[in-house]
Amino acid sequence: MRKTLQKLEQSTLEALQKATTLKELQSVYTDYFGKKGLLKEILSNLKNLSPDEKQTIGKAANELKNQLEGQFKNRQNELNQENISKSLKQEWLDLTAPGKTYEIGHIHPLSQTQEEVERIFQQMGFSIIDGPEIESEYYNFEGLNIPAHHPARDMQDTFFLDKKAHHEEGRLVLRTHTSPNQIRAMRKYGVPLRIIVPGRVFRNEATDASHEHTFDQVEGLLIDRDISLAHLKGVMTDFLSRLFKKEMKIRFRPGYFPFVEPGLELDMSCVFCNEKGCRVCKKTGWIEFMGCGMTHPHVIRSGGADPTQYQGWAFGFGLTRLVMMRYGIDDIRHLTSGDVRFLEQF
Ligand code: FA5
Repeated sequence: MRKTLQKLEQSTLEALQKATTLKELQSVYTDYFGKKGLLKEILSNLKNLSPDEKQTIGKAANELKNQLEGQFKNRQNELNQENISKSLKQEWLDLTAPGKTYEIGHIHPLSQTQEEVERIFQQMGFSIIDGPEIESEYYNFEGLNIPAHHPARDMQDTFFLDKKAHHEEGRLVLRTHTSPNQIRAMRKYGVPLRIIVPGRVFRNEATDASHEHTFDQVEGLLIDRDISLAHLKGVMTDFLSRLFKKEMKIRFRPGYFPFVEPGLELDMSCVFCNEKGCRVCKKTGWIEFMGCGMTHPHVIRSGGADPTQYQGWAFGFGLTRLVMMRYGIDDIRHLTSGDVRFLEQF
């Protein structure tokens, strides 16, 4: 009987160690400790022993029972612990790990440059104003000294709308330049005046690498007493030097625009070769930048001011072309293509 007890101890301990899950442990319990388990069976056999044996063997059997039940509890605790650390490992969360990065958009190169242009002119005391993209023929042409049938209208092929404008201002047009805001601003704010007007303009043009039907311009207008081209030279030299972060030079050439007299083209020194001559400036050292000139008395009158008291100058440059030059973009159509691969470079 003692031998049986020893065997039982050994096999129970082995079975407990072999059980690697709580489920397996439960079946060990049933096999050894349960109602029909081996331990019960051996204990029930005690009744067949002599009273002496009953006492000694019975005591040993009970001790073994308690000891094995203790071992069972230990193994149960062990497996419970293992289970907890296993699930902790599975559910582990690294709070210091970097989060998921989501692609966020960024400012379009055209808007980036527009913001810089606005900031520089604002620092020089210019106000930034806005105007309608659908204009009347009057503001786009007549008010600016470009009457109907004037050859200058051919310079800006126009999209006309079917509707007429209010107050005998002719047909409605998609503005071909930002210049109508010279008159609008003078009428709205009076003179003296210092403004720039960035905005989108439209021309009925076939597109190519340097021409779009929709592009952006920046208009400038300064009206005051005793204003000369020297002021324009100073403002533009300062503006371009701040924009390109280097000392820039400018030069004037004669140009024709009906709303300025004299009319001029402004060239800037080539930013790429410092006037030595390169591919961008076509070996001239100068880059054509904008149209400008002294505001025509007709325009000052259209704006409701007296040209004998006030004079000033206006300019208009292509913001889209400026962006192309700044970033070395070889085709204007990239800027409105919406191609993210292109935009991600800026
Ligand atoms: C004008 O539009 C005048 N309103 C500028 C002006 C204002 C002159 C005030 C005098 C006083 P022009 O047509 O040259 O001028 O256009 C001005 C600039 O717009 C050009 O120098 C060029 O940079 C840009 N531009 C003209 N046509 C296109 C086009 N199809 N695509 C992209 N940029 C263009």
